[in-house]
Amino acid sequence: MVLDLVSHNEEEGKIEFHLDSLAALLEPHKEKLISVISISGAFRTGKSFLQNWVLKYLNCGSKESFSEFLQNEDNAEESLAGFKSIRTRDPVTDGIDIFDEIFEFEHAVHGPVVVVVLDTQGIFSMNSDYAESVAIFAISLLLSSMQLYNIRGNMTRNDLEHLRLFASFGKMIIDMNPNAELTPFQQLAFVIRDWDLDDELGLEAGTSILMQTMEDCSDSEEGSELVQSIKNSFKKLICSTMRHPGSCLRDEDFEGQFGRLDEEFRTTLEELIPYVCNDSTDDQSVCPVIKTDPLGNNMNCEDFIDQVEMLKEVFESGQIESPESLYSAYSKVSHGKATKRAANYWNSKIENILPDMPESRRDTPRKYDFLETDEFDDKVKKYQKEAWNIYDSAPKLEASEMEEELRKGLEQRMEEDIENQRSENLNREALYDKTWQARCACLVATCACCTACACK
Ligand SMILES: Nc1nc2c(ncn2[C@@H]2O[C@H](COP(=O)(O)OP(=O)(O)O)[C@@H](O)[C@H]2O)c(=O)[nH]1
Ligand SMILES: [Mg+2]
Repeated sequence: MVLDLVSHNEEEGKIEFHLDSLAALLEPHKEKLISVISISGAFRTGKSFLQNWVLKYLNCGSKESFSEFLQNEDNAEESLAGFKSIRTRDPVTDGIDIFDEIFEFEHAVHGPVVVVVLDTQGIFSMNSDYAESVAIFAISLLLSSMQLYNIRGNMTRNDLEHLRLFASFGKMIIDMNPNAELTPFQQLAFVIRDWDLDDELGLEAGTSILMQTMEDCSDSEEGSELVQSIKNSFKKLICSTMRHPGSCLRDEDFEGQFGRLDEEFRTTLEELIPYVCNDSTDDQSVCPVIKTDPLGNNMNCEDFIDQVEMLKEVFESGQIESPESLYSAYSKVSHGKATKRAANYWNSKIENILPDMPESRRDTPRKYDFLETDEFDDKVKKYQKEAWNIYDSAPKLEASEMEEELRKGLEQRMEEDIENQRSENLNREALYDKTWQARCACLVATCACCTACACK
């Protein structure tokens, strides 16, 4: 089954997000790290078909099992399942879909990882809305740790042009954070389908075409800047060439049975899919690449939902095409996380700064139920210092104006908490003094009385 992440609202004539289905899907896995494999590209170019091979691999669980599956002739007539991929001129995928099954992997270093697979509608084609294409591409790319970009026939500089938004956004992240050595985006794999211009197939051939296209594009200052920013912004850029799958696509009963695919297509499929589903940057792992934020921190499912929410807001404000707005939204998230961490520490300390006092002593506190002013002030100072340390050392995207505002907010909250606790402390002390005086008076009176009696 497939769930909507983004779909068209026909009545209002715009696309909209569905966060509930994503949140429900990820709810049992909130704390686990996440990996997201998505695909973009032109209409009717076999995107959903390719994603179904990704699903097949994830079901097999490893490169070896996937290979075994493809080598075993008993499976040759098995239908391929997953996203809808049929032979028709009309678009089939609407917006962005999520496959409703989560795949669980164990990363050798980072532990449990859940893998989510997305599929998107066609973009940047003759009759597609340009702004909508930019939005769908941006959402797909910014949400994925591995992005496939499907092209038919040949790669041109136009395909690189579509990366302009990310090149600008990526450059902005790098330029604004010069001390952080960031590579903001993760893996991008171009897939040139129906390649027929020579007999060089697969990842090596495709990647050299990609390098060549980049070189051709660098012949002007503007093109060269674009290429440089693309190279600097992605951790990994690769490309694969694939043949047309064969005449089987025209069979009435074709449902992806691999035994019917042309040999050359199968060979490249057997190379590409395990590559896409394995983080080859870490040779210990047998797990798809983990999603990180632009600062390079691994993201768990909860962080991912926050990021989708943030993109939804940017999209709804009509600003998704603006690198500045994207930057501001991302830095807000990173500052928000730093503030939350500092606030969590602060709350846990300030709420417990006064000694535990049972309800029964509420009106008659003892000396050990409150702190001397010096002790109170020292503790507050220590906690404040540590909270600011946590805030300052948390990785954040540079944003000085926002930082000033957030700092003020946190400072104000701290002051309010300190005042509340101080007045509770003083209350206890005052009550203690009062009841102490009363007790003394009573004692004196008793003594006086006894003395008087003794005198008699
Ligand atoms: N020409 C071509 N067609 C393909 C390829 N892979 C799948 N198809 C067929 O193209 C049609 C559309 O596939 P689909 O996966 O729905 O494409 P999408 O619209 O890009 O998601 C189906 O009939 C597929 O069988 C390919 O590599 N080349
Ligand atoms: Mg599709």
